[in-house]
Amino acid sequence: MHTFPPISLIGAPTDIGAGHRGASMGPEALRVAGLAAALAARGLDVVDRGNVAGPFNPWLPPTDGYRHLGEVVAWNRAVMQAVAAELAQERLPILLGGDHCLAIGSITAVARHCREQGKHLTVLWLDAHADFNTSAITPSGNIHGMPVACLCGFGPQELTGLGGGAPALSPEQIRQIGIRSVDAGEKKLVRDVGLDIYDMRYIDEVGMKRVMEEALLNLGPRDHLHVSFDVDFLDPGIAPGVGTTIPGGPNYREAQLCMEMIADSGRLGSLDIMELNPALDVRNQTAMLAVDLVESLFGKSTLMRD
Ligand code: 6HN
Ligand code: MN
Ligand code: MN
Ligand code: MN
Repeated sequence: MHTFPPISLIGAPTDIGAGHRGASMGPEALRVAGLAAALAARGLDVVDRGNVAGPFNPWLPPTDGYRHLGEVVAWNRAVMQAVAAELAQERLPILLGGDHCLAIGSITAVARHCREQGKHLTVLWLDAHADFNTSAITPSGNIHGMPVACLCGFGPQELTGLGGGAPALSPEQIRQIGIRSVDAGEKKLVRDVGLDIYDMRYIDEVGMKRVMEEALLNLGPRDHLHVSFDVDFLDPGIAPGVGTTIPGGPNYREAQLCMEMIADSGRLGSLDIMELNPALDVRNQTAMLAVDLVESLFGKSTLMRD
């Protein structure tokens, strides 16, 4: 069993980058589902920092290929600062989304922290979607479909340069798991940049165990693992509370194994829990499932293993 640093929960209650309203209620639903108490019950030191603030969602059509770019930038600045403040105290930040555009702020802060500390950052992106659209190819203008591209330098300068310098990531640092919905232009772009994608077909063919062994290969003590968990990664049959359900995701045991193997790596350094949409959920079941999976991510396991 690995030990974990003290944990800080940071809520970002907005759906500013999404195509459906409601992810703004995600942080509260995760709190109601008992996230802090579940982690504390594992003996972890957990502090809830409350929510960061940002502009209201004006719910406008896209301008120049983006919806709400100014508001998305404002929210991401706030998230970046809040995450950076926790990392600076050697705490493990958990961002409670909020839609997935906020991973730009979160991962920009993590990347800067890793550079300063001489650590190597690897991002595990658990999602049904590749989130690698740009303003030229997006079918929607919704920036939650663009965060991975922005983090790699493909996007508006306000987001690609959020940390004040070069893009936060290079594509080799990212491993995407669970992917099963990629738009036509996006497909070409992820191939061109050589993104490491473990899609659902590959998971079907070789199984989640081998996928995670490959995704977690060669992580050493200088590695910082950031997990960006889009709840739509999960099969909609067990996780209906998201805006963009795509059939054919990991089932309960596959998702648990994925989380358990990340825990076993001992390298988890930061986490996003994104896209939970309580307006579409049924009796908070998706929030409760997310809490259950996050317990596994922090080392809870069945039988005699923990
Ligand atoms: N997410 N690829 C679609 C788009 O509009 O760009 C869906 C994106 C979903 C993003 O779930 O984080
Ligand atoms: Mn650190
Ligand atoms: Mn998604
Ligand atoms: Mn996503």
